[in-house]
Amino acid sequence: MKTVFSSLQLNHRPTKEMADGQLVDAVEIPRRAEIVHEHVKLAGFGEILEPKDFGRAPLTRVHTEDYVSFLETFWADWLAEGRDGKEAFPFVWPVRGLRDDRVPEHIDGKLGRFSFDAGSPLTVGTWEAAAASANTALTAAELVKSGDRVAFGLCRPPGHHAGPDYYGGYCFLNNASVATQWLLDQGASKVALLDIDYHHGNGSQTIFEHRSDVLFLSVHADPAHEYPYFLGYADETGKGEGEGYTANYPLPFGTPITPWMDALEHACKRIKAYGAEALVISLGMDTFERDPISKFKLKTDDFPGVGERLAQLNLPTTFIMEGGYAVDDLGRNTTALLGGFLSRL
Ligand code: Q9C
Ligand code: ZN
Repeated sequence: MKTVFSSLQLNHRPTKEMADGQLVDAVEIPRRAEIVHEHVKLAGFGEILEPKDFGRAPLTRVHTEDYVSFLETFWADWLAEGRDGKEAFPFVWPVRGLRDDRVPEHIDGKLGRFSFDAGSPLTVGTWEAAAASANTALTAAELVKSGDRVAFGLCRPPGHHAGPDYYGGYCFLNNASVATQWLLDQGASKVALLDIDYHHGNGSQTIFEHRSDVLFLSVHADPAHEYPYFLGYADETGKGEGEGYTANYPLPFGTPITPWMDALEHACKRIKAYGAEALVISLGMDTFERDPISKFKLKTDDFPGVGERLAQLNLPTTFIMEGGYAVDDLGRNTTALLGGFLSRL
């Protein structure tokens, strides 16, 4: 299995984030990607490649043109406003009743128009890192499209919370959705996007919920109690043409491996019944018992079995890294899961 990674992805370097009523140390930090990279190397899974540059076109297949432009230029706009902080945060949003059809000229208006939370710092290197992360996902998808059974896109910053025209949840470009849409554009007719991050993949669901060419499935903490709160409930099953092609498996705090695996089993059966030609996995490792911002109870020794079950789907598989904040354990846990997958090929 080849892994794709670029050191440009480290250029998003937030120091603080807004949480629990104050600025706290950022948890989505470059070290996350470095430790996964180190452990993939140690595990000897195969070559580690630099991503190719796919340009802007695959990004605007899932994101709006004005959103991508916003990401490209916000730091210059921020500085032009005389701001000198290391991080930019939004603080006003076009909620129910306010105009979301106007993009304000002022940077504070733009920040609100193109975000859905105040927990995701934008920094000087965010665009460069997010674009590299999306190219990493695309390069991994291309390896699979070219015949590799599996590839690992070591994406960072993550992507699954980013919607068509908004960032949030530490996500800017929706790497897994960009890769999924690219596979469709290359000729696949049905792709399954399975999200096993601890948090619901609201961005990915929103991008695909109106469509039947992507089956989106997510196993995650119940949004009644956990971020992102406003999507990811079991009664969301798709909209219009996409009715029946979204499946959510919300689980309670404290969930250990056995009920988590039961949910995964349901999701796997749905993927088989759908007849997917390719599988994209949003690989969040924040289901780990010691994750600092999450409340599931999966153990390091549980992860190989997860990988083994995913391999049994017998589909061309693109892994896309999402969350996971127990940095000291993140490399070990990620390679445990990927190693399980590889052991069943
Ligand atoms: N006090 C991903 O895992 N809320 N994003 C954190 C911490 C945001 C997580 C609050 C969590 C977003 C990709
Ligand atoms: Zn997460």
